[in-house]
Amino acid sequence: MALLKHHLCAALLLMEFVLLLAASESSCPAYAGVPGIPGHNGSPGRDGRDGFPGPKGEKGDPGVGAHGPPGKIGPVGVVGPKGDKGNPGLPATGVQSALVQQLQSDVKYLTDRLTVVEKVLGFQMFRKLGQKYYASDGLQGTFEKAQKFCSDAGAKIVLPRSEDENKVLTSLQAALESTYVYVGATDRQKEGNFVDMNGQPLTFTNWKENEPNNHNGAEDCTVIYKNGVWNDINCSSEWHVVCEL
Ligand code: MMA
Ligand code: CA
Repeated sequence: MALLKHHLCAALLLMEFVLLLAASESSCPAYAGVPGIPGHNGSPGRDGRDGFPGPKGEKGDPGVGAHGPPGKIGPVGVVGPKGDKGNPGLPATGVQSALVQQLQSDVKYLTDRLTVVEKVLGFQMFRKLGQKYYASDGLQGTFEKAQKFCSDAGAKIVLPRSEDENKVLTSLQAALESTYVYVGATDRQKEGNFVDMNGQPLTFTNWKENEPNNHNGAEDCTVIYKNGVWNDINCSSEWHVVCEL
């Protein structure tokens, strides 16, 4: 039916075309035809092209990263400037001055005593009486050697100044199993006049009976026998050395 309708329309259009052509070539008055039937809608057109790009989107939110570990501690700073000088101290009171002087005196006494004790500890054996020490390393030698040994040890050759000191020396002498020990007394400057190593007169002696006798005219030094009595003797014989501090 639709196909018939189509052919019919096409025939009508062809007839109208022929009539119009004939009219245009002739001198006949124009003939107004009957209006045709409206045509059908055409088929849909092709799809349109893509539209223009839309506007730019909004900026995104900042990302969230994890915290890294803390960095190492920085280097030590430079030393600061020196502080200001302190204020002067208050003047000492009389009591304070006296106390300081007393302390200084005590420190000196203790320091001196410690020096002596430390020297004594350097010897093999010793005896103590009051403030005095008698010490020996068991050495035997001439009078000159005895003097030098004691001097090198920061001491002096022994010289008893009292009966008690004489007894202490004989005690040490017994420990040394010694016959004679040199003591610091000579009459080198004046025969028969025994003095100490400072040239001072002796304040204590314990000569054996009939001594000093300057035997053979050659006895200017002094020894103490193991029972504690003294004898003058030559200075070149070798006897035990005892020092005092
Ligand atoms: C020794 C000698 C002297 C001392 C007499 C005592 C022989 O010499 O030790 O110094 O005086 O003995 O007899
Ligand atoms: Ca003698």
